[in-house]
Amino acid sequence: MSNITKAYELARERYAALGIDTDKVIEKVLSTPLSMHCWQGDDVTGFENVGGALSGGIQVTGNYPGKARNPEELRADIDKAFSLIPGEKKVNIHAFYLEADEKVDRDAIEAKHFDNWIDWANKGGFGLDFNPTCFSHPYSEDGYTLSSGNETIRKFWVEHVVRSRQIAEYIGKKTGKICVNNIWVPDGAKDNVADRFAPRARLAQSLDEIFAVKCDPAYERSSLESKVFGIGSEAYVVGSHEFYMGYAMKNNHMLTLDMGHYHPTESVADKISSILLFSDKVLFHVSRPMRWDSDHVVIMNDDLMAIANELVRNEFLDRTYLALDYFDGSINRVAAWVIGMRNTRKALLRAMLEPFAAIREMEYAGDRTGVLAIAEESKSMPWTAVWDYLCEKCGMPAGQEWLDEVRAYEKNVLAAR
Ligand code: RNT
Ligand code: ZN
Repeated sequence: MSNITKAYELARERYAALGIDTDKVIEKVLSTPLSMHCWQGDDVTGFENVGGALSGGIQVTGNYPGKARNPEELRADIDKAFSLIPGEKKVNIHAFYLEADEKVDRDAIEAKHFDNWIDWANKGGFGLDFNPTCFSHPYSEDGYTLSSGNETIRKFWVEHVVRSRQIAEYIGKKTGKICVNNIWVPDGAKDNVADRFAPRARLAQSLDEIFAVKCDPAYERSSLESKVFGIGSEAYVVGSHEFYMGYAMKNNHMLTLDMGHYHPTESVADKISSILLFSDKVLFHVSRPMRWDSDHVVIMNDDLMAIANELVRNEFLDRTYLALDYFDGSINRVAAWVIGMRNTRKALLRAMLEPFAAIREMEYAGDRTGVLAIAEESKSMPWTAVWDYLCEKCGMPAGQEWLDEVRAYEKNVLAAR
């Protein structure tokens, strides 16, 4: 018996004493899909090959060698990362990761431009998610897309987002797995604007036009992502939380909660139980804010644990899409994926191993001392032994040995780029 198995058997006993079936938990946590963002692999560049720079209030810093330069390299890097990330996965792509022989502008993208992604996903047995790309384009340069006062520009982006929804629907059909289409626009201004109302009214109008086109909800689900500020949109963000909260609730749409898109002391975890009271689903962008940046590599911090706890305690996982969203060009990009994805699954595992039913009973009985005491004790229960065993069961490195594999890949593959 391996040491990992021995440690697991002991851990299993301790959890069983609390009424928790670790074998069942392992099964459950492995079957929870996590959507990995392809854009960590190429610093949010895309494959339009028109030399456009990243824009829209998001920024990648760092020039660590070996970034993916084409779809083949990006998919190979994702394959490598996936081999080190246990559990059910999806890949999240953006419209500008299209593959076409000639230049295709954003208002002309078609489903066929994503066939290579679909074939690859079907071979790997995982689903795909999608995003319209409303940044890094001449028509997003003055800071407004779907909320633009220029009708040519506004219509251009409406067309792009409609096509994105239709492509997502096609992807859903072809993969047999629902394709979530996340709509985020960078619209806003660096300094104070006189009229904060008109752009919001136009954004609402654009969304009305976009959703007037019907897609089959069995294959496509769109979601709306707000933001508090970005680089170059410090003073005004058209798509604020209140804007999308209002729009989504009134019109029955899904909201995206990006962990980096709120005020620093705001608890994103605390929003879930309100939103899911009024909406059937929610999409998460698992991320980590740091000062001005909303997109640091996800670590296992309190914010992540709080979200995992909320989702698990309330049995909300079935109503939640979990997608990662960050980009760091200063470290090995495959490692960046592996770290964030493993951490997210670890957080879910730890949450599933909490004796929540017992804690809740104490709360209902007015025993607040017990609630605090048991929730704290559960943090030092041997959940890591369960994690190690889960990895071994999946034939993947349990501990830091995954890094050796990434280093070897860097030496043999990335360094040659
Ligand atoms: C930007 C949003 C958005 C992007 C990706 C690339 O602030 O978080 O989700 O990060 O679409
Ligand atoms: Zn996001």
